[in-house]
Amino acid sequence: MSGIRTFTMLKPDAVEKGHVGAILEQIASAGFRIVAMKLTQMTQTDAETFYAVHKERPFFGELVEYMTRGPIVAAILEKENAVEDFRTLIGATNPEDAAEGTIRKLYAASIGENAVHGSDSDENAQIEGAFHFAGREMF
Ligand code: DAT
Ligand code: MG
Repeated sequence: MSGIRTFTMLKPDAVEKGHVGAILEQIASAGFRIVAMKLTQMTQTDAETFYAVHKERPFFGELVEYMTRGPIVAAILEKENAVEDFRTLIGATNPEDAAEGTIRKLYAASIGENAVHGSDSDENAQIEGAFHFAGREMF
């Protein structure tokens, strides 16, 4: 059975360009409830740890630089079938491949700067949410 929570980050490019309000509106309209949310900035160590699965990839250095260059909005979201439905809402990793109307199609500049993160499994949603939030910050 699929879980009811996922984790997201509105990435530095989305915050820089002033897209936070519009993206949160789209997330709320899709039926997600906010369980936890904050504006924060990842340190180098945070980004290297969060994206450790990609550390051998050629884009890892750029990814860490991008994710640490300014504030992000981190959030835990709740809805039935949360992980899969949120991945559908954000669209493909590369905005060129993302479906019309998805958050990445609307707001992402490139595969490297793609506006938003969504967990890829229930297990990672739990790990990633706990990486950013203490229990008392979840409602
Ligand atoms: P997703 O964020 O859709 O889960 P991923 O987990 O494969 O995608 O990669 C994590 C992030 O790394 C992605 O959002 C942007 C960056 N990235 C992935 N593939 C890339 C590539 N080929 N070139 C540059 N950045 C890339
Ligand atoms: Mg991923």
